[in-house]
Amino acid sequence: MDVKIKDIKVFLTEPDNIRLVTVKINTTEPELYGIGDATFTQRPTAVATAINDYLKPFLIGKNVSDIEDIWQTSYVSSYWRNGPVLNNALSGIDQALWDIKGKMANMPVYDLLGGRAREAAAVYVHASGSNVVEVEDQVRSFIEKGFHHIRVQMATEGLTSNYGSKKKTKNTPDPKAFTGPKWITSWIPDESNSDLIVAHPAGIFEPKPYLRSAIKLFEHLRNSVGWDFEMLHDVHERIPPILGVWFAKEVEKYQLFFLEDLFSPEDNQYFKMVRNQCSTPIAMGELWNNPHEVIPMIKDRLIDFIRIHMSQIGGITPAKKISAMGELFNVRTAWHGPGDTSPVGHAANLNLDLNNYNFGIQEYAIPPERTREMFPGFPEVRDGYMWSNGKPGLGIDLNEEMAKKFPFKERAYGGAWGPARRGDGSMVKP
Ligand code: GCO
Ligand code: MG
Repeated sequence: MDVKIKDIKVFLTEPDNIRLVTVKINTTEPELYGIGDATFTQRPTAVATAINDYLKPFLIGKNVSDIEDIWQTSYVSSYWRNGPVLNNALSGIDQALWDIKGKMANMPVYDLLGGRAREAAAVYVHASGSNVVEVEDQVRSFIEKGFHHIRVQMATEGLTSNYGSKKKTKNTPDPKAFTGPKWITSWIPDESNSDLIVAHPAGIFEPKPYLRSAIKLFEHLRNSVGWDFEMLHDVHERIPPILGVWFAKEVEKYQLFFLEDLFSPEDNQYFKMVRNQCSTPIAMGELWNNPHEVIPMIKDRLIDFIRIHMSQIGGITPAKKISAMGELFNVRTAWHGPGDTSPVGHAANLNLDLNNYNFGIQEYAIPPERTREMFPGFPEVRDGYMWSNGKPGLGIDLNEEMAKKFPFKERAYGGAWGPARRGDGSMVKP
């Protein structure tokens, strides 16, 4: 059937305080359309411009079936490439075309890729708190709900990706609270003083207190909750690399499922040191956009889990190639799946999770009700697993009318990544 791209629309919407970017491709076949995730929550309108001003005029009239050719020609259509904005724009197109192909074949995308290697995808959820007891309570509550993989974080600064949003949380740094250099050492929350503020209200982050508090958290959880749940932790970069090497060795005894983002992407070469010194499972990848960041990590087996944010790498087409390379080197997938992966992105993650033999785990940021309502078909999660609804394509849709009711809100600082600072005032690099 000769079906062509008739129109491309970008929906910028914020149902629950996180800015999402969704692409919709309408075709020359009435009622046949596809949707894709292009969410880069810190630069969403730049992604929309890349689509509306460049990819849309380039793609209108092309045959929807030729996903590979469309991906390759779009990828080089800017000549300079491999950046987060253009990759996210390309992902929205790519995922929408896979959605269309599945609808035309009357198959879910995982069947187009070769069918299922498993019934459902094990997920991990996020437990956090401002002291060890709060985190323990959340872990216990998730276990009662049937989850068995749980990421544990103490309220550390620098994880605030929603900087400047009106929705202030106790972790949203307030730069006005920064009152000059401070030497922070008393940062080890303990049961006796659970009201201790874990981090300075100005978003002060100091590596050593953070590392000590994380080790105290793991010790507490293994002693209180035990060993029957899989514990994950996200360092989120921010520490001097050699401390990451020390930390990975220090926590080996807690048998983490994985330790994530030990280093900033600029410090990838430090992973060699970790590999030579300990067996703590290593995860990295959400910040990678460029094949040159990914390939050495897989071919030298420097990581155990590839954490790529699928729209950040350009969509399903490149992600399936990366997961295939990972299988050859026994590196498993753990696609990035926080709140700023849209439900369409979660559906795309799931389709590869079901097909990839080397699936590791799927991150699952539990969507608030409004987000779930705006994207009908959000995959069901029960007993710690995410299940496909088996519908053709990605199996998810967008309620356009509802999306229009939740435009982006005003944000201070342009909705930038919130710069946590060291005690001396210097910026902490994620
Ligand atoms: C994760 C990530 C997120 C990022 C956020 C950035 O492991 O889920 O680290 O928490 O900080 O996606 O916008
Ligand atoms: Mg992370």
